[in-house]
Amino acid sequence: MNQITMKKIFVSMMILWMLALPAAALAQDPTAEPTAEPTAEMMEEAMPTAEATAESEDAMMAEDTMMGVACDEDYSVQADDWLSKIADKFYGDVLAYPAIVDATNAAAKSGGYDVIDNADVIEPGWTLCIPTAEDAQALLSGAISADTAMMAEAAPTEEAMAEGEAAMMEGAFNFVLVPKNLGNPYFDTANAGAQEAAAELGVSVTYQGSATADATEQIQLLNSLIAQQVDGLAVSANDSDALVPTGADAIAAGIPVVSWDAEIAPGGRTLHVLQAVSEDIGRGQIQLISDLIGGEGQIAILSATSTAPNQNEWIMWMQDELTKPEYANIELVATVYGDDEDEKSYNEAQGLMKTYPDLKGIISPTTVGIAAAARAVQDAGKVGEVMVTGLGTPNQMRDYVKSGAAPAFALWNPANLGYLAIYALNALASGDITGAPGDTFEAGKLGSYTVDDNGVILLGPPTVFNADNIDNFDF
Ligand code: RAM
Repeated sequence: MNQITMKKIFVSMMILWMLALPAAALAQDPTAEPTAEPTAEMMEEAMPTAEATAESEDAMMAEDTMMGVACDEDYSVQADDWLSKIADKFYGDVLAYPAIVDATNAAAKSGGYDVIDNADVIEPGWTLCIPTAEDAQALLSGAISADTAMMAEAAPTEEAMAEGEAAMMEGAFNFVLVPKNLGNPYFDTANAGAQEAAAELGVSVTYQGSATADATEQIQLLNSLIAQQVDGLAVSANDSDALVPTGADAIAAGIPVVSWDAEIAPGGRTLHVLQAVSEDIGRGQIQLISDLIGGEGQIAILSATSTAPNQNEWIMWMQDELTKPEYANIELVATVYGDDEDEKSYNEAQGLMKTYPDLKGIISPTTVGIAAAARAVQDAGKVGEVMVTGLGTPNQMRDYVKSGAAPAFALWNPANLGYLAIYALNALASGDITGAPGDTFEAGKLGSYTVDDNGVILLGPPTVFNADNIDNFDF
């Protein structure tokens, strides 16, 4: 049995062990559903050989001798804490939390600290070991052995071994849903759909991302998830090409990668789950703004980040649509980027209105941008003068539809997108499909889907929301 398989067994053990713990008060993903208890037959089927067990003990003893991280400070977990927030507090880096996990688990061996079985789950009152920034860096870089404490602390009791064995049963996968950034209601809704799929499939899905929509941070996170040997990654990409090498690494390590919402280019993902035909989304945005401004005047686009694959493709189709004769009197004067941050988007919208006093419309094909732009128009007292449209969530846009700042906009159902991404990932991880064109799989309540020639699965057409229908939607 090789090293990777060994790790896999212990990661699986830890997942099941963690699930057996009492309901945790706090998690990065508060909506995560626990996996169903395995049956006795399933556990028996997944039983590792005596050889595997002996090898695993050796491996753990070897790891055990590599410990020795000093705690620079003790930290008592507060009610609204999660690990990446604590890592941010001590190291100014949300992705440094594995160092705290490792140090705490190592320290727990001598008592006085709590054991972190799952980095998503910590409870108020727990004592954590905070290493110096230098030690944290050494742990993260592997100089001190990144997995040391986790592996040692997982020293199996018979009960834990049985749970670990059970974790190897088919279906008990540990998937990770990675948004472009955290704190965006669009992605939170996608996560709710992903959790629904997880509960139906009996798998676990954790929701992990960085605070900003940044490709470098996303790559760091993905590398750490690959090192943890998770069973599958579902990623909304901050950069289509930059993520290819990382996605390819995951695939080479046997971890299927599904991009969803924003695509990783072929080569870096096994499948892409597309929300709606990009050409239709892009052309539809121009049709919406044209209707709102009576077919003439200056318009601007307020996008997400300049590298966002989905927004860039939609913008390309918007520009193409604008070349049609019926839009001859519409002039696109600027494209600006709010980076899917509310304040930056608001400031950019204000800047557009200042720079272009005759501006008639703003298209913001991002749920963060459109809400910020509508608010900026309202605050500037320009409702009716500058029309906003784009892609938004009904709950964020309801007031602006009613005030007239953004009378109509579009979107698909993000919950269904997250749900479909997890069904696709599960079909890949369980070997039901390989991701080849023509592969077909069932996605629960959404029915059957087929992989197209480009390795893409299409969710369906978007909905246009306006004053007539917006109250029928709640997301
Ligand atoms: C934002 C994100 C996301 C996009 C939606 C429309 O939430 O940029 O990727 O699909 O807007």
